[in-house]
Amino acid sequence: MKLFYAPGFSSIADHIAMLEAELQFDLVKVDIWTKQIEGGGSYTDINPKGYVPALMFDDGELLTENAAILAWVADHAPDLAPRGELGRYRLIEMLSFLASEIHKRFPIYFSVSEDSKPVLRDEILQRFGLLAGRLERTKYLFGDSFSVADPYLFMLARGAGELGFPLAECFRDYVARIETRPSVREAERREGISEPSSPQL
Ligand SMILES: N[C@@H](CCC(=O)N[C@@H](CS)C(=O)NCC(=O)O)C(=O)O
Repeated sequence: MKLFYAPGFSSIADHIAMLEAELQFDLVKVDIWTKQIEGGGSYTDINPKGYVPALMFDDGELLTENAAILAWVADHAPDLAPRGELGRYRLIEMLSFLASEIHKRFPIYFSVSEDSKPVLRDEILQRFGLLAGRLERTKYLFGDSFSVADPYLFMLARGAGELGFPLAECFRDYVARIETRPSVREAERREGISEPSSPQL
């Protein structure tokens, strides 16, 4: 299978999760501005949505959306999912929250006028705040065990920090903790990024 990614963008969450799951996959780099695939070809011919990530299975089926890809990874690596009767639904709840309540606000943040930015920043911070209680008590979103939701929150929190958003200390600790995972270092190496120089949200 192939993961379509853009270096440092949200597809790195899927990349990290797939490495954690020890899945075998190839990476295909996409220029999200020109929609060209490295090595040739139009990305929108493959994924009409035009954004990353996208996961192409060996039979040509394409899965898009961070939440769906991360949920698929969790189904193939149950250790990366919360346990319990409601575990699967807790994961979907969290991935939906990260995608629609936090991630989606960043492209809007970048497109609005300077005057409107503080309102959006406060909305984003309010959503992060709803997760702070967990991270003050436990290492990861679902306790002491890393799940596929963590690389997603990690990239969002790191990006918010790089934008200068005043995130609570538990998020700074969380980002620092996850940055040390070998999967993060390996994903960054494979994507050709050493230190993120500007927020890629
Ligand atoms: N709803 C999508 C959003 C993904 C997304 O915003 N991808 C960004 C990079 S983080 C992108 O490729 N943007 C380029 C574009 O929208 O044209 C998801 O959750 O997977």
